[in-house]
Amino acid sequence: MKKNISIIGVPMDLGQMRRGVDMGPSAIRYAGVVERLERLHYDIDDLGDIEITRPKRGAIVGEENLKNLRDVSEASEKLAAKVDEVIKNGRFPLVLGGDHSIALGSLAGIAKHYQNLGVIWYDAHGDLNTAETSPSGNIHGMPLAASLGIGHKALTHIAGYSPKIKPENIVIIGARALDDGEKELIKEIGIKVYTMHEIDRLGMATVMEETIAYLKERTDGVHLSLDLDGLDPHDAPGVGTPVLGGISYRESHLAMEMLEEAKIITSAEFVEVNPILDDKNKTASVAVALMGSLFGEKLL
Ligand code: Z70
Ligand code: MN
Ligand code: MN
Ligand code: MN
Repeated sequence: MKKNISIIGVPMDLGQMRRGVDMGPSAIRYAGVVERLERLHYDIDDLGDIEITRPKRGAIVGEENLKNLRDVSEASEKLAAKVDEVIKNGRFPLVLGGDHSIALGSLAGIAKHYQNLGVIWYDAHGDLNTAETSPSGNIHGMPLAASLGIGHKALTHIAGYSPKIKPENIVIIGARALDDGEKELIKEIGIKVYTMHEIDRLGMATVMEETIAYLKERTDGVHLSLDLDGLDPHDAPGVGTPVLGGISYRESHLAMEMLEEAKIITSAEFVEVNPILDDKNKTASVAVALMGSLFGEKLL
């Protein structure tokens, strides 16, 4: 892994309906992300936060089943430009959310630097909806579809190109709350998914060995998009949409350690930390602990 990391905060909460996730970057900084990674001898540059336009009350600009479309799209453009700049400067982009709609901007800034960008989508959800399939109209349930080029043009064409990624270069880990339209799309275009069923049957070690081997042979970089709701709500309670029966804290650390050993991760984002819904900043602390493992902290 590169020894230079640039941190970008994205105080975005417009991709879903529970306020407070915009404070995620502050909560993660409060939990000591910079100090934790500096201890591992990285050069850390905290670039601060992307500016998010807060819609005036009653002035929310959306479209049919696409809440806050304009503001999410504009913020994604800003984030894409910032991430692009970080990579051009030869540094590792570490993006702190914010709701998962921010992956639109992260991937838009990252994917242009790779022929075959791999993506690990660590999440209880698929985030593979479009306005047509979404039960909520929340854009945080759509970024993976949009990055594949599926959905509204204001989401698929961030940074002026589409698609960002190919279905065969994606691995979803931790899924347990997929909508019907998402299940159909997964089968139709062929995305590799380890649901909780496979994690329980195979064990996390095998899941990660398979994931690493699969991505190593077909990609030239791998983005880790880690939604804290991929973890069990017992370990990560501060998320907007907790789903029972999730990945444990221990399994998640093992996953991060194996990714670090494999040296395949070239960018990362940690999203959906909502300190308002949390238990004494536990979820932000878990996020920082996982970053520690991802960047090389060892138990011994
Ligand atoms: C649901 C939807 C979602 C994250 C919840 C939920 C999506 N599938 N994504 N939490 N990160 O509304 O589309
Ligand atoms: Mn998500
Ligand atoms: Mn999720
Ligand atoms: Mn196009």
